[in-house]
Parts: sequence; C-alpha cells; structure tokens
Amino acid sequence: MIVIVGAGLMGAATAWELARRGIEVTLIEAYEIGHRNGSSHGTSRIFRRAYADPLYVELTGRAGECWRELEADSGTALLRTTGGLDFGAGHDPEGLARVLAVAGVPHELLSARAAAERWPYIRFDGPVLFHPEAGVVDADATVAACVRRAAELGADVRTNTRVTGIDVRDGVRVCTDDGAELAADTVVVAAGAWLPELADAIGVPLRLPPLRVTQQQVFHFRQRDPGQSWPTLVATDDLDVYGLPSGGDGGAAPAVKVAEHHGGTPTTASTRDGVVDPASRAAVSAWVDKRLPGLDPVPVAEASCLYTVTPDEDFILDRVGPVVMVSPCSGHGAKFAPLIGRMAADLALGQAGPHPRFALRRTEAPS
Ligand code: PYC
Repeated sequence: MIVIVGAGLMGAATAWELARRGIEVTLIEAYEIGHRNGSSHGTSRIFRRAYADPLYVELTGRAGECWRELEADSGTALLRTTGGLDFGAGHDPEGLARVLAVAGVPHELLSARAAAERWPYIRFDGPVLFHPEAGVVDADATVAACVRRAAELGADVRTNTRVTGIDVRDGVRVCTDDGAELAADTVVVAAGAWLPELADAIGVPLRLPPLRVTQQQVFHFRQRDPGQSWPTLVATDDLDVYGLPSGGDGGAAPAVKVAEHHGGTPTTASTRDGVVDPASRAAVSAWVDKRLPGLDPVPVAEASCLYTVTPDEDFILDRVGPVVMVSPCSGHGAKFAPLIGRMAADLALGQAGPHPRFALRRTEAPS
C-alpha cells in the first residue's frame, strides 16, 4: 500500500498514476480537495516549452504527452493550446530560440515590428520568440480529475485529515490527527509549502536544502476586446512577469492573468495571511498599462498562492528509504504535473531512481 500525503497537483497526479497501475493507494489531504491554501488552485497555469535549459525543454515535451493521456483517461479538457510569447531585454528570446531549435521544438523568432502586427494589443521593443505549443493548464480541473479517477480506480481519499507523523522504524506507519495509523510500504510526501513544517515529523533524515516559501499574488485584467485570442507570455524588462488567459478566475468577461514571477513575501504555509501585496498590484498594473494596451490596467480579480523554491530552482523528486519526496516545484512545476506523478510513481515502486538534477544529494556540500 502506498500512502500519499497532499492532494495538490503533484500528490493528486501521483495518486492517479499509481491507481491506474493497479496499486492500492490512500491519498491524505489536510483540507478539502481543491482548497485554496497552497500552490495548486485556480483555473490557469502556464504551459510552455521555452526554457533556456534543454532538460526542461525535453521534460515539457514528455509532459505534453502525459497531459493528453490524463485528458483521455478522465474525459476532461485540461490543457488548452494558445501559443506563447517570450520577450523583453532581460529575457534573451534569441537564446531561447537556439535551445528550441536544437530540441526541434517549433518556434518563430520575430522582430518587434512583425510581432506587433500579429499581436497589436501588446507593445514590444525587441525580438520576440513565439512557440505555438504553449498554453494554459486548468489546475483546479486537473486536481479534481486526478482525484476523481484515482477514487474510481479504488484509491481511498481522506480529506480534512492531517498527517502528524511518519514512523519508519518497523515498516511505515502514517499517523493522522484523527488517531488513525496507516501501515504502508511506501509513503509519497507531496506536501508543497507544508514540507518544511512536516519534515521533522518524518522519521528519516531528509537533508533538505533551505527551502524558500513565499506568498505570491496574481492579478486578472479584463480584455478590452473580448474577441481577442491571447497567447501566454513571459517577459523580463523592468519587471519579471508572466501572463496567460485567466480561465474562469478572471470573472465572466475574458481576462488575462498577469503576475510577477520572482519576489514574493517570505512566509510559511501555516502563517501566510493571504493578503495581496499592494506594491505588487501597483507594479503589475503599471506594467500592464505600459505593455499590454489590450487590457484594462485595473485588476478585476486577484488571489495569492505559495511558491516553495529550492536554491537552484530545480525540483526535489527523490526517495529516502521508504519515503518519496515530490516537492517543491519552485514555482514552475504545474506544467509538469502528470509527468511528475509518473516519475513519483516510478520512484515509489522502485522502477526508477531519481533524476540527478532532482536528487536531494545534489544540494549537499561535497565532502
Ligand atoms: O511555470 O514556466 C513557468 C512560469 C514562468 C513564469 C511563471 N511560471
């Protein structure tokens, strides 16, 4: 039996993957499925292939196939292809284009003028990378689909249940706040921002690197022309921002979600206040006013979420004894959710070792 702690995107995807392989699974979630306290809520997450690092480009390709499998299995549309733009003096669209070319990922490198002809509702002042495979993942629908399918395939899903300890002295026992003790062969910890607080209750030395938990905020801006199709965008100039069609989170009228990628307010999962930072709202609104004339720069909706970031911004996806770690995803993991579920399932079943880039030991000082 495999116990999974946390039903955010990664835990839910792992539960789905294990359940469809016929494994007995218990999925434990501290809140309701789809809660808004962590990193997995909302209807829009960016899917993009434009990474400077070839490893992630390759993984986005594999993730794309996993999304289509999850959609087919759950009968739910989860990844909507919109195309994506990368631009801005600090973002090196030409360098990204070279990496995509080597990987064989379709793309176009455009001048600012050519891009403005295609997207007249965005202001460009330098080269622009377009890649057509980018899009938007519905995080809420993904969590719901994975948990529903896992349950249909036999998984025991326990909500509003907190894990208080993971004892590995004599087999694995997972203790919860309702007094239950679950015997397991393996436990998958997909606790996201709760990991630093849960780590001491896990009975193996994890040697976690310093994890930075931050509260981030996202803003939704109404499209001036509801008929326009917006691509995803990642841009770095005076601000480091990303944007994507909002899905239902932007309200009834079509809207675009725009947010700062870096920064954020250091916090913890249990002490975060959920209050949106007014300085970020002002900075993002000013950026929208300057760069995105197709949007009304007064946000129509806003929300906060958590990032849990490793020092090198790679993921942690590793196994220590009977404990598989599937977090944190450093603010860019959502697009990989069903692939990470597959990799976590392989680790849990002993069918693969960790990828060296995601192994815990990469962060240890050389002895
Ligand atoms: O997931 O690639 C990503 C991303 C970029 C900016 C914000 N998220």
